[in-house]
Amino acid sequence: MKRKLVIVGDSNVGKTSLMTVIGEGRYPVQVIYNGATKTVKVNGYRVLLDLWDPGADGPAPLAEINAGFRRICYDECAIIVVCFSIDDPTSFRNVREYWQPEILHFCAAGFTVPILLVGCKSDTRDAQVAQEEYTTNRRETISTERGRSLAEEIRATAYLECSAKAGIGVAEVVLTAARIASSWNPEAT
Ligand SMILES: Nc1nc2c(ncn2[C@@H]2O[C@H](COP(=O)(O)OP(=O)(O)O)[C@@H](O)[C@H]2O)c(=O)[nH]1
Ligand SMILES: [Mg+2]
Repeated sequence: MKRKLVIVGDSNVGKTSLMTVIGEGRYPVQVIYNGATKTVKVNGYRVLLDLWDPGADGPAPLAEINAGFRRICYDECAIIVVCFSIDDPTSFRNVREYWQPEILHFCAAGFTVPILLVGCKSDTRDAQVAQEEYTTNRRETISTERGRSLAEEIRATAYLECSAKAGIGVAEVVLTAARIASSWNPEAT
């Protein structure tokens, strides 16, 4: 079965990097992402994930420029991967303030399409801890607990963390996305 996956979230949170690691197995990435597919086995069935990375992200003013394109991208998707970066509190806040409202507004089946919330750049949390041993200069990172509670709040099906850079947690993102997408039928809405 073929299932469309759309990835959204603020600019610079690591969406294109994650999609490229998933689709092409390499990091870092080109600036322009050309789209790819990824086949995953779920319960013995092959699920072909069609990866859509609308890019040129939000929030305003960049988001508005590309909003028309994203509206098309949401069409018939079986899963929306909403991303923030663990080292970027603004991107975390914008999941609730920008991306969830956009999905409900733009995506025809927005109330029912499953969401996978992903905290990207999980490696930055360890880097932060390491750095704090040498400096009092503290930058806020988002804890796993806060990620989980945001996922609950926006009714995401699951919350995962990963690092495209370190290659940690990426396989689980793909598997979970495929599992969730395979059990959701876009034609049924
Ligand atoms: N530390 C770290 N940096 C990352 C990771 N993924 C992406 N980046 C960096 O974050 C920046 C934005 O990445 P990109 O994939 O273009 O983000 P996008 O705008 O959301 O598509 C780039 O400089 C990447 O090298 C990650 O897992 N860890
Ligand atoms: Mg991008």
